[in-house]
Amino acid sequence: MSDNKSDKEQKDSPQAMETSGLSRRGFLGASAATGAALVGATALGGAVMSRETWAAAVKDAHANYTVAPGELDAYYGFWSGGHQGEVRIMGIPSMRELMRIPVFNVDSATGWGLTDESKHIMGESAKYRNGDCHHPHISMTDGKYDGKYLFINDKANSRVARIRLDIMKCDKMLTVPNVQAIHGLRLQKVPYTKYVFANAEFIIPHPNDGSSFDTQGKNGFTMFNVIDAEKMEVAFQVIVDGNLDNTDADYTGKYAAATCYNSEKATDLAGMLRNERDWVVIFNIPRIEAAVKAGKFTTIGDSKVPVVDGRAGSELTRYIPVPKNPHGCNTSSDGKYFIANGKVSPTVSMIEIAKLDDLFDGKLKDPRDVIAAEPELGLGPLHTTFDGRGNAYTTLFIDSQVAKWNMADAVRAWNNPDQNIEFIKQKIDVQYQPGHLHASLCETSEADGKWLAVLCKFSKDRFLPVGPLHPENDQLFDISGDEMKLVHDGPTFAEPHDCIMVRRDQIKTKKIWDRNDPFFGPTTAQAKKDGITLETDNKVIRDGNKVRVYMTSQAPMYGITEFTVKQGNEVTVIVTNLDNIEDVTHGFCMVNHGVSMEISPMETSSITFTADKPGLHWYYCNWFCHALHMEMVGRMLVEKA
Ligand code: K7E
Ligand code: CUA
Ligand code: CA
Repeated sequence: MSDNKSDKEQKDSPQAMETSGLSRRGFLGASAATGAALVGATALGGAVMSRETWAAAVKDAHANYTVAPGELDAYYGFWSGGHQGEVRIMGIPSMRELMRIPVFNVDSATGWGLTDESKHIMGESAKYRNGDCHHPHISMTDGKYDGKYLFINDKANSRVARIRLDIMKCDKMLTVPNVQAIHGLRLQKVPYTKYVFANAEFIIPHPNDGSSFDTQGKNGFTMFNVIDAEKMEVAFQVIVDGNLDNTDADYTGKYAAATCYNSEKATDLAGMLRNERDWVVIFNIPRIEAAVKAGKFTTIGDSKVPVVDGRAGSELTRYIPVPKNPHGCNTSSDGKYFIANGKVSPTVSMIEIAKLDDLFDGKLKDPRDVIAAEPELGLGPLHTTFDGRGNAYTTLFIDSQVAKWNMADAVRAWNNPDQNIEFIKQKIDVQYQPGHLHASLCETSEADGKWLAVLCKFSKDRFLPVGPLHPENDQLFDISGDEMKLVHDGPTFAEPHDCIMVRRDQIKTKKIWDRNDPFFGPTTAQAKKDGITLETDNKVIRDGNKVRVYMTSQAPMYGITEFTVKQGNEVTVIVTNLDNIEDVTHGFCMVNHGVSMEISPMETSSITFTADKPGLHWYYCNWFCHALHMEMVGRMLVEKA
């Protein structure tokens, strides 16, 4: 992986001229001696567009893309929060951050990870305080966003979570059994999102109980996980050869594909780079369903999940060799191709989905016969997106660029190598080292080619310095014309691997909670057992060592302003917010107890803690709700045991 173009070639390339001499040399592409020297000389290396020139160009662009104060954005963006563990809601094109949805993290403001409701949803895994989410994806019907759910993976603790988009809260969380590190995640597009496809990345021994640490042999494997999207249970698991990186599904509902960078089953870097080609695994979903239905499966350990064997030779899968350590896996929005992004190879591999039936039926003998083209795009291709007009856009990590290329031209060029057909339409510099990129609606049949978000892993010198830890840099491009135009860049905190954009009319949110919402269903059920009507009662229930304090809230008052418990009591405070008014959220914070939560209009929230300190303890409302918000307080009196 080296950028071995000479400086002359760099300056004379059409791309370099298009961008007025801004260096296209990435600072990580420094294996060339010149590259290393330039990195030492300036942050950017090479000829640098002055900050003033750059700022003038951006100012010009901004005039056309500003969302004025009070105006609403045209698209919602959902951004992964990476190892920060949350999902962020953005407005596009303003790139304003509208809200955060805590998922795999603990959130001080809303009480996610602290409240009884959130712990109930997180289940056993609530004990983990960290997460690492990468791939947010919205459920679909007939290949179009239906606005119902957003799903996201947690690589750190092998989980998949679901967010309800009517309330923008996580409502289900699943730990996938028998695997380590859920990474790639995509959804069935057609006929609807019945399944969530989730790749487990790392190869582990089975059983993984310390009896063997061998990952090379037959009992060392990882699995492709198919999750029932409605029940949020694993429907079945498929054993594969090698490991699994990213995945996507087709527009027929029949096939899913996944990239593998470790066909070597190696445990070290050199080993993982040994083969010139790794592969894409194609999963035949109807065949796998039929095998499970026919009882042709096993189970692992205590898990009841059906496990089928999809290793080489199986009728359930096909392995298509592609170069080398491929990363992103993207279905073109016209439904024609699975595209595997070469990463260590400068190419992407276009797999023709229409030929997969023949491959599975044995009519094609060589799995490489389904490769429609393998265009060379530049150094370090990671992910590809689509504008619905036949063009694809691929991030080039090492080149710090995005390549816009035409898919039909790439296929023609591949089939007519003598004709010198130009399929690359434009290359543009991005700052710096891009990972994912995403064009508006590109994962659906409605890809509209308006906006392109490019998520850069490094910001280096783009913003005021903030210490050794830098933010990432998200850049937004207008791609509606012939050329990509940068219209915005902005810092983001660790680390939006991936994002999606959806038209604002495709999302319908509630402004006030429904009193029957299942989000706080278990709390409502306990109240019923206690003979409590949540909307009216302010009452303390004593149940042995447990004390349940039911109170209402209405700005600027709690329904109970003083209650008494005994030292050592397990106290649950249940607050129901009777303010039936948009945006009047209350909080509940018990001082010196690590207790804090949100109660939005007509919501019930509860939190449980031990009253271990005798004495008087104030509680207060920590969401500003009223002119007399400071006065919205109460006291817990803890008597000595
Ligand atoms: Cu960072 Cu999709 Cu996890 Cu690529 S993944 S960059
Ligand atoms: Cu209620 Cu602040
Ligand atoms: Ca490899």
